[in-house]
Amino acid sequence: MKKILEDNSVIILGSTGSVGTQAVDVVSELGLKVRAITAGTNYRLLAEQAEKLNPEILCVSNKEIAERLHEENGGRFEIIWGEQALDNLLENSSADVIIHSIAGLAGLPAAISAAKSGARIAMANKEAIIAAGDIIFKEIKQAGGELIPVDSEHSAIFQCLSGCGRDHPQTVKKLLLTASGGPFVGRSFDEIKNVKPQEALAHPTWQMGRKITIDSATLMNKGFEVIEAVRLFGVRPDQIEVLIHRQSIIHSMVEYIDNSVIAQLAAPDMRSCIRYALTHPSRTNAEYGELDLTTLSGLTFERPDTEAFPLLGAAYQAAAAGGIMPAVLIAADEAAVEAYLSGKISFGEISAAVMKSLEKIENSPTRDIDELIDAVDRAKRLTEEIIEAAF
Ligand code: MN3
Repeated sequence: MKKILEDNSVIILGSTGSVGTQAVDVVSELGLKVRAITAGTNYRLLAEQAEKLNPEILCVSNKEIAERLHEENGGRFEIIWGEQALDNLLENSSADVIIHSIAGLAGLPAAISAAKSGARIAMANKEAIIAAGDIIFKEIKQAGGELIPVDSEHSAIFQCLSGCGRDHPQTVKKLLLTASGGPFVGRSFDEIKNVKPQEALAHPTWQMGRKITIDSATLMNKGFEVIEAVRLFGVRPDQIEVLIHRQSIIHSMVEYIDNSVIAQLAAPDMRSCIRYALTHPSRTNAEYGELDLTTLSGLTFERPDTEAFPLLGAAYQAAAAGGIMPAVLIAADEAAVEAYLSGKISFGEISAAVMKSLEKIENSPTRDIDELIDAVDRAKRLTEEIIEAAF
């Protein structure tokens, strides 16, 4: 276990995104030294963040953006661009912590490079874990690094496993994964099949990016988190129970074989999860997120409706199938959500398109990252074809 100290250096991947901007806040609150921050194309915000964090290096996706960034901040920082440069930076960097907050499957190559660096990875990218968890953990082990989850549920489980569950995994009976349920919880499939993107984008408790907000509305996100938990904590899919918990105060729980249940509670604020991933096993003073339990009228728990939200069931199937299927599920969902947001298909057709893709693709083991990326590309194309043909 590594101790994170003030003079430790940090790289923030995807610093201009939804989790990334919050990571920037936490890193500056903790006063950590910043080695590099990276973004895709949002060079203006990246330049602003550089003023605040004073990093050694800035990385963007291509040369044109790099030139604009150079103009924006007057050449005061070293600027690099492209996937190759990012991989080099990660693999050879002496950074102590890499906060991985690039969204989606696009973050897969960076996750592999971060794993090879031997740093602590504060992992906010669930797609890489789901698609390539076994490859990533092999690299981490080889390089002597570690991974601390940032996703709120997995951060909660990680904390609930402290003390007993991590050292004695055989004492863990179940992981109870909580879900806010999204904006459509309690409604039937027929009631929600035609909802418009603006309704689906209004999430009751969490402020997140567009893709993950739609995934929360379909419960696909919770399905992904089931697979993420399987990968992170080495449990079987049937040991994970999803509970709808509308208040989003209990972020998840661990049930042990003696039927004792340990829960982690906190105000829903990603900064707390990022902070814990940086300071674990210690804790630090936070100026926000204090929980006043007397203001809560109650904590409720319900079983999810898998008929209204069929993608949750699809995730359990993909988790049980293993191989490339979890990656295929993510790719198919990315294509279907994109089609929904651009008005090509209805809300109800997201799950139909994803499930049709899963049926049509033959499973195979994940041997290396190139095969995996190939499977992802095929699944994306197939889903796009299914959408063009059927909807
Ligand atoms: Mn989550």
